Amino acid sequence: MLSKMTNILTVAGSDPVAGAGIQADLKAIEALGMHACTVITCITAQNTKGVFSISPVSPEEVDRQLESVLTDVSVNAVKTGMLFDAETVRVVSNRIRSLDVPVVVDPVMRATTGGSLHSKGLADELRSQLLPLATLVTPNVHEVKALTGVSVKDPASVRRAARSLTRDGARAVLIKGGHMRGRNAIDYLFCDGRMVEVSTPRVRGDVHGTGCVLSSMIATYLSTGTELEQAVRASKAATFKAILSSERIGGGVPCANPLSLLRQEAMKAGMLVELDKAVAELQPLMDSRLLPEVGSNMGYAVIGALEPQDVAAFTGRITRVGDHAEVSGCARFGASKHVARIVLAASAKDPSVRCALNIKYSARTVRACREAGLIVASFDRSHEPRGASSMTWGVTYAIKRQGRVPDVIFDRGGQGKEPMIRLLAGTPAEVVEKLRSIHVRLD
Ligand code: PXL
Repeated sequence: MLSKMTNILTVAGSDPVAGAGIQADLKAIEALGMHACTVITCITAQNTKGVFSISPVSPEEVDRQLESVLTDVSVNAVKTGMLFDAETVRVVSNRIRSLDVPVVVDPVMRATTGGSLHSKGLADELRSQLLPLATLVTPNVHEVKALTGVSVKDPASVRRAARSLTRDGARAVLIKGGHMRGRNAIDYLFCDGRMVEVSTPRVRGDVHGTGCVLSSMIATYLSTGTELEQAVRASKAATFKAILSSERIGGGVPCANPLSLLRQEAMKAGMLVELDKAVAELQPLMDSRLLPEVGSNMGYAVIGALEPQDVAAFTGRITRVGDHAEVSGCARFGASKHVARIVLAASAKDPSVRCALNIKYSARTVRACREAGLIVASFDRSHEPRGASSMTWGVTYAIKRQGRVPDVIFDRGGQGKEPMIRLLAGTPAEVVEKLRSIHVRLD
């Protein structure tokens, strides 16, 4: 029996390299498991280096596309992207006014590559016609300036701009800070008179299509009744994964890759198998010199991991049983917060580092690490600030001191804390390789 589909309508422009625009919307919505209906407002001729021309679809034809979708399909949310001109804004507003579904307005005005994507009069029409229908409007700092005249640079100006947009009728505002400075990419969400920050680590350089992916994902979450703040947080985290998986489709800016979310879901089962295989290989190596009193665990994170749920580990630990090491439990995502924090702190600095294993500390083993050519860093628990998560703080501190993510991070312990060495690498197999290179030097 076929089930009823959840449908998200995107009204946006075409990008022929399919990194941004309606093609990115389609991929983002489908990556979250929903169906996308795609009403095209204009055909752009562009690539990853620039925008060369724009042919608007006539407002009559946009209207006919909308009519054909809306008279047939039950739409659960709407996202608007590049509308290009005032007349198209009017046509789109008139069609969605009678729909009682969430509407996410991405007020697209400029491509990542720098080209203009709107004609004169768009900003005024967006404000007067479309914002009153918007559940959420998602401008970046350039679009905020074009819509409100406010140059956002600090929390006070962010508030001022958001107030201006809610006065136009938008129920909520998400001001995207991707173009602002700072270690994290912070977006500011205004909703019900409250401002909250939604943050992910900053990725260096521009990525084509991120705004399209984010707004499409928010509309998709809202389509099933997810509360707004939760929808924004989940979409921002998913967009971060799409950015980390971005691809060099052409010679210019890389393109966000929302379908990587599906690939990652498909990869998860294989990652558990990789962990099982690695632990079988390291069991004979984990003798009394390498197995800590508290036992070992191995953590393995998906690409773009942000929370312990994104990291697989063993539900039990690798411990000593008689004269050999044994793993209890099985590999599962979210199994260990402790080892997850090590991996998450490392991959936040270098996304290619996704696996960690803790082993017993001894000065002899640290020397063996150095003899094996591994890069070794350390932290001292006595410097740990109060209230910090030890692993997040310690690993981040050691990385900062080293200037890069090392192969090995150790500490000499503290009150009630066993000293420990952590091995870091891209995959479980690479961690085993490093362990082997240490093990042979202990004899
Ligand atoms: O990301 C904004 C955007 C929207 N729509 C189209 C685009 C772009 C950015 O390049 O090309 C068609």
